[in-house]
Amino acid sequence: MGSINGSLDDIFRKVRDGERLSYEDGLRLYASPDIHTLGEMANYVRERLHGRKAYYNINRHINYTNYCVLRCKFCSFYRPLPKDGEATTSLPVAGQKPASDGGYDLSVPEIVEQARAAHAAGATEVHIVGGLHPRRPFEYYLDMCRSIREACPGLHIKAFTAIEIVHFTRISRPRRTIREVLIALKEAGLGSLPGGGAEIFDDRVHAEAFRNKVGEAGWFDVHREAHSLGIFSNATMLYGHVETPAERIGHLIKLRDHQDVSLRERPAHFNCVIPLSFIPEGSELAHLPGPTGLDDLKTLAICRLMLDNIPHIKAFWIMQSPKLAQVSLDWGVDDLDGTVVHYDITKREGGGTTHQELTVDRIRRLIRAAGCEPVERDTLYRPVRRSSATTQ
Ligand code: V47
Repeated sequence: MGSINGSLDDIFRKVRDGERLSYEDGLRLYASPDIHTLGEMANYVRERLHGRKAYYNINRHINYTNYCVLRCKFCSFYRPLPKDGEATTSLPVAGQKPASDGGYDLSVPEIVEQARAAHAAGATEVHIVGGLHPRRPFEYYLDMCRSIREACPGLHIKAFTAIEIVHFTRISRPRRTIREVLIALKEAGLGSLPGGGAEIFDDRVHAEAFRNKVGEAGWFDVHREAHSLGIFSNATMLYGHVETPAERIGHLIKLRDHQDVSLRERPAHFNCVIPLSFIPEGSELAHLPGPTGLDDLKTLAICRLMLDNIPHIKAFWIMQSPKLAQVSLDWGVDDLDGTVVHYDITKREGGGTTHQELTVDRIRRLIRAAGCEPVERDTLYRPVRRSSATTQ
């Protein structure tokens, strides 16, 4: 136990000795007002793993539809598909007229066009996720992967959260298992799975904020199968809504336990954890204040300290903001995601539009000004070598 005055000395000793932190340690880290020691400990671990390297990638996020059968309270992205079949396909980009209900549903050629533009601009990855569309058949998703692979060989396709994968098992005809869906997608060109849809692994929070969504068991089933098929993946934690610090720590320990088994028994594992700072605007939980900057920093640092078996902690600048993401490079974070370009799930950085982009120059400047060395990586964290620094 720590000393009576709440000192974190005993936890710092464990951190220095490379000893795993317990659930109680995690709770004490959240409760402690000593944010400087917390940051110092997280930075100690970050530097032990990565020195002063800070990773980013040149990527493009593609959100293929916002029509969704779910109504998660924290989500401002989804639109219900009109019953009368009036839904229109439209691109969610400047200059294009959206459907009257704000919904859109991209065709495969439209998606390929975005991937092609990204590839031509130097992207090494497309990150593709969307709502659970009630009518699109599984073949649409296979066609999407195949067509991107054909048009842009070498471009890594990181696509579909665990929730989408479970949806595909339900819509495929004949119905496929999670494993069969993943095998088919991998054959079509899928490279890895993003970490979305995890939210908070806790029954109370699940019932309150995203009741009809696939829960913890389904999310882990997908990542277990992916890892056993050699498909690497990421994991997220959506924090700052209806959950408590104890529920966050519970979530992290479940991820850590899963990773222990994947590292021991499977050919792939989680590469990275992305703590997602809840953005209330436009959601059913808009009355909540959302996390403060210090809550963001504490959570990023605690993720670094609790997740001793997961190599990378990413601050997704779209959610923590570029400035705070930069500061977090001293608080356990070693990755800032990437150039992104368009992002539709939350729109704070785009001033209400989907255009949310950091150029390579800006990312590298943020990293350098934080006293770190910028390293362009690919999806699997291999350094990307270019003849000259790519600018956009
Ligand atoms: O699954 C939804 C979350 C996720 C809100 O794997 C919200 O490298 C905040 O998973 N406020 C999608 N978050 C984003 C995601 C992600 C992002 C960057 C990199 C990676 C990766 C994964 O965003 C959703 C959901 O958990 N989300 N609504 C909101 N209002």
